Amino acid sequence: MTTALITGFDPFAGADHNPSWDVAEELAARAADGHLIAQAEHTGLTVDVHRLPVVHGAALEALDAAIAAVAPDVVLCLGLADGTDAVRLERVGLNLRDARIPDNAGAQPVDEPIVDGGAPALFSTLRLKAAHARITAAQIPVQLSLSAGSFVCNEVLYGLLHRLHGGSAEQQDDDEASAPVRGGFVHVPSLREADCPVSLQQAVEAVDLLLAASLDDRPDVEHPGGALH
Ligand code: PCA
Repeated sequence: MTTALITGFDPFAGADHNPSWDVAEELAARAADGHLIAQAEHTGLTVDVHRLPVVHGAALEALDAAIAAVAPDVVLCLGLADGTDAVRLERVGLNLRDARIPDNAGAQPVDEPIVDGGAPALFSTLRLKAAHARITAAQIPVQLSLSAGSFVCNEVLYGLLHRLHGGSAEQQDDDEASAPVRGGFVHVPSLREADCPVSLQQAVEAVDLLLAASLDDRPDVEHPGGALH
């Protein structure tokens, strides 16, 4: 048995829904029917979805509880990046909280570490380049992204990698070969708006392809993915 933990977020900033949760729910529905691409490639895969609060600290506590309950083999966290026009495969979590807006509990931390004494940055351990190639081949708008921002999504990405990989950049390297649990983060665009170039179904397929790629034990593929910004 292989288990994937997928998280989405509550609505925030006055919105009435969060498309990251729509994607998580649709993935769970497809998984229940055995219809995921990842299930065709990795037999015995089940998907567990959890919704996280958009609250500093509480989001990571909810993620911890979900990891403890599910004991996943891979963790994929999803969030909304409003105003973007592609599925964004986040490469880096920063040890930084600098909130542009208050979270759903009214807190707005400025220039604080997420983990005192933690490494400044940690890298996603999903097979992002392999996934990027597959998602591009499926003609879904996708980008490798070097910043998940400095709000709750970045906090969940950094906190996840800290928990899975021991918290220092050096340990992360050491763990890479043996760590069975890959983890990372995907930002999706608004999805519902008429002018959004990515549909809900495309975002679901992109995350499905990322899951399929990341359940492969091999190291990520090495093709150029650098960006100017
Ligand atoms: N997006 C926010 C937090 C929750 C979400 O869906 C972010 O990008 O930090």
